[in-house]
Amino acid sequence: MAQFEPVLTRNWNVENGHTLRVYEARGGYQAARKALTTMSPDDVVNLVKASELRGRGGAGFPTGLKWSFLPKDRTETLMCVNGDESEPATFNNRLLIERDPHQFLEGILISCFATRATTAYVYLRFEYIAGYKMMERAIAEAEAAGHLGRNIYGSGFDLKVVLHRGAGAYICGEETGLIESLEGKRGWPRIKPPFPAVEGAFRKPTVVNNVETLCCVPHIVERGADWFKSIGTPKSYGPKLYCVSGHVNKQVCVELPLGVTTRQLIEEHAGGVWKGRKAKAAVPGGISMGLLAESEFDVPLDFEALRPTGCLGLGTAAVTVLDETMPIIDYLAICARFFAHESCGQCTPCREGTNWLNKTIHRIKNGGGRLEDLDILEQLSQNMGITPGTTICGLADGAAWPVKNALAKFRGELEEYIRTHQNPASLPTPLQTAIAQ
Ligand code: L3W
Ligand code: SF4
Repeated sequence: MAQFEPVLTRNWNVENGHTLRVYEARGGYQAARKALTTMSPDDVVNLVKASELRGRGGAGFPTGLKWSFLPKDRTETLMCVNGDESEPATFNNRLLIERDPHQFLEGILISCFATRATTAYVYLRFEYIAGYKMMERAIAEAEAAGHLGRNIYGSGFDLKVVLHRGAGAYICGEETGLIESLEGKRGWPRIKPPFPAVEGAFRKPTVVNNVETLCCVPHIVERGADWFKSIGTPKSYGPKLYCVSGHVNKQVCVELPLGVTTRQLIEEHAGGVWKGRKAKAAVPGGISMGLLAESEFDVPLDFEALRPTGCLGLGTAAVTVLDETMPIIDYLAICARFFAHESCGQCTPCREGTNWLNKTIHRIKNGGGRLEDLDILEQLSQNMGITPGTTICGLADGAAWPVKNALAKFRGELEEYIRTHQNPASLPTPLQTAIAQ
């Protein structure tokens, strides 16, 4: 395979690479100029379709296909950029925004031209203060230079980019929760259909894309669909930013072809497992995706290959490594507390299920576990998320998946933990036992 040349991160280590002056000097906004002055919106949609670019935010949905769901007879289109990056251990969007805001803006510009959106709302995670300031500056620079605003490059196309900050809720990263929040309401996900492409923000046809997805678009316009498809694995094309964290020597965010393995990430990019230990497991792409056992570390991290391992998918490609000393119950306790806190509470299986998972897992961790609790966890995770259609959004699935994978891959360890960690003060009361039965 030819030597991989990073494109999404190519300006990260260039002095003042975040400024318009340096971005333009390195070829920036040439793809936008090409798209707006020599291509039609449909040409761009067809090019992105041909590249088979898939969404980088979690679901891996084909981007060009999503754009083509917009009604043909629409009179107005909105773009919402999902920068509410909140999946634990995920920080690729933050770095893309902070280190190369003009690449991001160029991606927004071309994608809005393609979909005929004249307003783009960039919904940024509240905690991304540096990214917010960087974007404010970049938007002002781009407006002053004519990359945003009215009649861009004399093409007749107008675009306004509006920054909107979230308030710290994970669920606002779900596209319809994001839209509700943008409209000034509580960030409660909506029932789909209608999908945002048909009825989204302010009831108008709306394109919702992730930051990294949009950052790929200028490179596809510049280099073509065949170039994009020459990178990666079948059905998972292009470059991808992988975050690696947890029990490794060096926490990194690295751009690689889609399909690198967990073992390659740990050994070639993250300096190996810390303290000279061995790895026990890893999260493949955000905690919602489940858990890989060490024996599965050679499976390609792409949109297709993870399914047979029982994991939900690639997710955000944020890999978290657990070393051999980390009890799986401790990992489950961290996940369960997170999801119980972040459930928006609209759907009973999610609201009650995340809470029940959290209480049961913490009781086991604190020495009050019984072997039959593992069967209860199994049934619970089956009912709350893994059975399709029981909840409005995917959070319940995400909460259930680490539990399902841990039971399938580490049941022996969990049983051993229950047998060897018994603390009478933590055992359930007779009333709790009766309710659970
Ligand atoms: C029109 C149809 N549009 C599907 C669109 C839909 C959405 C996209 C994918 O994400 C993932 C989860 C975790 N007409 C359509 C249609 N669409 N059918 O395609 O839809 P879907 O339902 O497959 O997924 P989703 O609900 O958008 C769920 C991930 O998100 N997640 C974590 C996210 C965290 C981050 C982060 O921190 N960066 O993203 C939590 O659930 O991977 O698989 O646009 O409208 N017939
Ligand atoms: Fe809210 Fe959970 Fe229902 Fe999603 S699944 S809408 S987070 S209660």
